[in-house]
Amino acid sequence: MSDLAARLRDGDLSVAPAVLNLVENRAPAAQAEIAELLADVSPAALGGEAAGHVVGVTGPPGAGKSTLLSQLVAGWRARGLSVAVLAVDPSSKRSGGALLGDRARIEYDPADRAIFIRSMAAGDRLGGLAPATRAAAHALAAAFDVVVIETVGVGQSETEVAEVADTVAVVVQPGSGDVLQFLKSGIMEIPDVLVVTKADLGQVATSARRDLHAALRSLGARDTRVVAVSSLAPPQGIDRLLDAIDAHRDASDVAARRLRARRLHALADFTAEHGARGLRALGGRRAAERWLERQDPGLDVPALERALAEHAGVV
Ligand SMILES: Nc1nc2c(ncn2[C@@H]2O[C@H](COP(=O)(O)OP(=O)(O)O)[C@@H](O)[C@H]2O)c(=O)[nH]1
Ligand SMILES: [Mg+2]
Repeated sequence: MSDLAARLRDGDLSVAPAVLNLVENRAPAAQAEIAELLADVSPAALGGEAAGHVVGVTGPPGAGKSTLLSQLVAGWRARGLSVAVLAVDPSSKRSGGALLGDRARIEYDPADRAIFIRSMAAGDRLGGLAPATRAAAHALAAAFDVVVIETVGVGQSETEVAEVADTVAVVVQPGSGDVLQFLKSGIMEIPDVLVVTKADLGQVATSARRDLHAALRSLGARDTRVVAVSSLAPPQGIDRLLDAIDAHRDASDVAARRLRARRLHALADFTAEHGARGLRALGGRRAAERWLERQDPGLDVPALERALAEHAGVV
């Protein structure tokens, strides 16, 4: 077993920076080591799913995600939980600069060894995740109690986060009618938790919460909790939001969700690499999905990808 994996499995949180350095290393020589690390923290190796709760926090720029995360991190720590935050930074992309403007950093106690916060480069599509972020989330979930992936975006972009996170919280600020429209038109997948920030703004926040709640009800999304928060002093609604995130995990089948996500990832990565021809060699998407359903549930994404390539005869 790799040394990093052994330390993660021992719950050694100080290994987090080394894990990030490895998964972000694009050198061909590092790829085998990354694959080994992922295999060593795969469900097959761990004897079950990694215990950490992977939480996606996503929403438009300026909605208040980073300010909220300062509060959530403190809240999780107050509950005795260790927290890693992977903040996906779209400023590394060409279009990102203009979106950002007035943005806060996540504030935390740098002396607290049970908190790890790192910015990561975004994937190729807006709101997309880089493979390194998925790998980091999987690996860190073997050691940290909570692993947050913060991404910028609204609309279809949160789907990618939903493929990695056990629970997705979509963060919107009052007056964001676009989110309401996205929800109603089905452009946006229904989040597990919907957070309306800036509750200190008063009436506008109250009506945003009410409108979103009504929209969700009319869509039949009875399980989605809508929580209003304020992240400015004095913070409001933070404990309720922590409870809602917890309750979602308790009510869901995490193993089934992760299993499905790993298979979809492997197929997406295979398709990105081998294109329509590769997919045809698998007998089409549906056939590939059915084939994946018959594979060992403990396999990690790289192992599933290798199996797909072998099955398609493209190795
Ligand atoms: N009034 C108010 N402003 C907030 C609140 N949370 C964040 N903000 C402000 O909204 C702006 C964007 O916040 P930020 O956390 O950077 O948003 P992000 O882009 O979603 O991460 C900043 O100027 C924050 O100070 C809140 O609860 N109430
Ligand atoms: Mg931010």
